[in-house]
Amino acid sequence: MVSKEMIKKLNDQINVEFFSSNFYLQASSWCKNKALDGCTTFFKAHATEEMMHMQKFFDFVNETGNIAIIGALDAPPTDFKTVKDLFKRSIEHEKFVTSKIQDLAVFAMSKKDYLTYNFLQWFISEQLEEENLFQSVIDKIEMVGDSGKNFYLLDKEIGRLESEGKG
Ligand code: OFO
Repeated sequence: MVSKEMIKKLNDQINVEFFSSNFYLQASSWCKNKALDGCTTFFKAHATEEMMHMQKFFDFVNETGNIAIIGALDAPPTDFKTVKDLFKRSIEHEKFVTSKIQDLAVFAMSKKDYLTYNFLQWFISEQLEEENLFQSVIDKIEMVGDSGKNFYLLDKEIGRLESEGKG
């Protein structure tokens, strides 16, 4: 049986994943407004992926016989200095999410809650993938810059990351 304390933490994570989705959806609008079509595609697809993360937590809480609670959501940021700033804030957010997932796993293990611990394994791998994805974009931006003709080409490449299944 999953404890009420664990359910409360899982419900908090539902909220975090929802915020992640809103953060990236909002970011996609900022990109669209700057005519960065590739980044728009990237962030919009990533917002959908975060909704899928939220659903996984939501369904798991339900499957344990508890009620999933979404709660009040903070508004995501609406403005960014540059594209590089946007990707840096994104990876900072992902690192925050990784720390939340790790805290959940540590708590589950401390309570000998192997069901939840097992459920969290997928997210532990997923966070590594996501941090690597954002870091790879930041590395490329550092090579070519985040404006002008070079970035025009990189923007197209960033947009393709999703269709190639790397997003
Ligand atoms: Fe970006 O992995 Fe969920 O939040």
